[in-house]
Amino acid sequence: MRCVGTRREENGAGLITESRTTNQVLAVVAALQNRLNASREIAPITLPNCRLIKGIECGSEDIDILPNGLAFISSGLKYPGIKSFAPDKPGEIILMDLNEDNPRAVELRISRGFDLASFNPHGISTYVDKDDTVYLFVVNHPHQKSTVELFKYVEDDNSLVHLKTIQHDLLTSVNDVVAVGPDSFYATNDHYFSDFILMFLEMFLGLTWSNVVYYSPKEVKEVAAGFYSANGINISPDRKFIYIADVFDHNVHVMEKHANWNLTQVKKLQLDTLVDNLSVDPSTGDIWIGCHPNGMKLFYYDPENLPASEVLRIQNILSEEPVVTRIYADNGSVLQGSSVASVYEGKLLIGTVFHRALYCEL
Ligand SMILES: *[C@@H]1O[C@H](CO)[C@@H](O)[C@H](O)[C@H]1NC(C)=O
Ligand SMILES: CC(=O)N[C@H]1CO[C@H](CO)[C@@H](O)[C@@H]1O
Repeated sequence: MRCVGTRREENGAGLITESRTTNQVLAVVAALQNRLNASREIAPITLPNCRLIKGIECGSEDIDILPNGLAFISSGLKYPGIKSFAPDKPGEIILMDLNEDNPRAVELRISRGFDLASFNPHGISTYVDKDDTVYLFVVNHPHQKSTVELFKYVEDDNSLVHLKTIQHDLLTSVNDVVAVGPDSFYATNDHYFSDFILMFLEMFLGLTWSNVVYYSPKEVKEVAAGFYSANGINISPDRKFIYIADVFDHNVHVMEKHANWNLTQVKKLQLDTLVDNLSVDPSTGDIWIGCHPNGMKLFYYDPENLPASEVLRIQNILSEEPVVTRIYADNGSVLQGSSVASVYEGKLLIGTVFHRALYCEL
């Protein structure tokens, strides 16, 4: 792309063009600042019984809790343009048993034959099969690529057995997955481009080229498109609806799932924050979201001006008047850059992109 706005032509017409392109650039920048919610500051909301989780220092991008209270946490994501406190350490999957009085974070062992050195986990999703086998789907970015890794969780020795690596031309820049079978899932591509410079341009220009893809061994297809940046994805307890968070459009899309796995939009709920990962309370159907109140602070990390955290709960999203409640908010002094919030029987886990994780009793 030509460097607009700095090119000086010798004639008068050129100067007019220049000021017009300058205005266009300013308009693009203003739109970008809106998408990043760059001016938003937040008032804190504290919860009485919270503590930081020991052993999670470098992010907990995604959390998925099984119906029996075992929480899987992906940690250690390294992503172009996003801060990391542990640039040289491979990522890991952490397990917490929320039934314990004082749940501890334990790193899961991963079976041999899987390249641990380049493990860079992002979104995760679990699937419990009819025979009670627990499958864990993990979005991975080894060497800046996108793959989905399928593991089997073996409870007896707290380990993950790697079953296969899924790669596909339609899975270009995967952020999150939601499993819908033992080897099928929906995935969000947060960008169209996977090259960092083009990805940045895509965000800068506000292109809506991000999409959602359905994957099964037999069929792979795009099922929704037109997002600024589709991030978190999850499914309603009755498995009829798929929820998709568009982080730069500040909204949650409710999509109906059809027998052929296609999705059609039912509604869109607008919020004033950058919505990252969505989790669904299996008992109530409430949606819990880890949000970035101000994306500018997240993308341009400044220790003097920390990225904040915010957790929202949405009740009755299908009704005429869904209820949105701010459950937790912090200016970054405790928790920076919350990306996910997940509940299990009165316990709340809040994860972050590159910082720590918080455990609260509600
Ligand atoms: C952040 O919030 C804490 C308490 O909630 C407060 O003590 C601190 O001054 C705030 N920091 C900034 C930079 O506003
Ligand atoms: C906490 C939580 O549930 N996070 C969700 C993030 O996205 C993945 C994939 O959709 C879900 O499985 C997780 O549940």
